Amino acid sequence: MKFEKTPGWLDWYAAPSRPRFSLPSGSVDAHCHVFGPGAHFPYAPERKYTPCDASKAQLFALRDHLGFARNVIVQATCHGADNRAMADACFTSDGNARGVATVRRSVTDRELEMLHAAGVRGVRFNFVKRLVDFTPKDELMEIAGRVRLLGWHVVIYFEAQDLPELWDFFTALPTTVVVDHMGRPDVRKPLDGPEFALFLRFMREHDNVWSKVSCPERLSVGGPPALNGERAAYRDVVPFARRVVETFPDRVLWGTDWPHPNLKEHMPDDGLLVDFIPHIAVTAALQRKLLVDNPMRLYWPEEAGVAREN
Ligand code: 0GY
Repeated sequence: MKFEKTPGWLDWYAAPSRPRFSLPSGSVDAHCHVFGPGAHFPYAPERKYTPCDASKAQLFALRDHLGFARNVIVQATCHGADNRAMADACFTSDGNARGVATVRRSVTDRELEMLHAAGVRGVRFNFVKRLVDFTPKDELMEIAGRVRLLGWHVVIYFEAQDLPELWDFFTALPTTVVVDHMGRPDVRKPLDGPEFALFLRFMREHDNVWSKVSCPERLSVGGPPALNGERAAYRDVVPFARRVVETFPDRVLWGTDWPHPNLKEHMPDDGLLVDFIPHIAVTAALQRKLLVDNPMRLYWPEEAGVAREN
């Protein structure tokens, strides 16, 4: 099947630079996607955008180029609840990729077991209105209860202004809960202002809540790298991410977000994104937790030598 990209769609950066920051051995890119290819894994009829293809082979080549050892592949909304592209990538990764799926209430226990066998360890609940249609909270809570029995966690994606309304639902979830991109703070607002304080309170009062300190390119209002100077991009996001890393060093993850869906103005150089890491995790100990210890504990607990947390 042939798919036409959404008008204005930016393709991923074809020739990323090699990072100057040398990733610790065993680092995990804990937030990335595969798109199709549409000819093999058609995009979902209910999708809100049609991306360019971004295959598992291209993802694994990027992993090697940047110096990562492993990936966590998060189901993208353009594939709806059809997890085949993501599950295939995990299943064929030689154990080097885990996945986060999207499922509906109708998913069978057998399907969940097959996803587990492929490498899936979580489900994603998306509350970003431009990306998904509404799903009733009782359906999501039922799914959370079922996947908890498999030792999976729940990934939540929402925007900062929606946290008050979603608070009761999020704090009732019975699993480890991983927030995408720090709950998308508005970095024009003060670091110590009420909006980000609520997010920090969410993490402080609930020790099952983790955060990805990812997507500076999505959160930054400082403009593309060329305006900020070579390799000094996205600095307006640094104080927010650094605060989360230093306050909750054992509950943070980092990912490239390749192939960067829905960016309208510029497509980041993934090598430059890796060079952002030492600005938000400023010691070798923090870098190791962020990139190795934490993702291993959540996605490869059998290798990290720890008991499941759910
Ligand atoms: C991200 C962010 C976005 C998209 C998706 O699944 C998706 O379509 O997550 C976005 O548009 O903000 O994490 O990839």
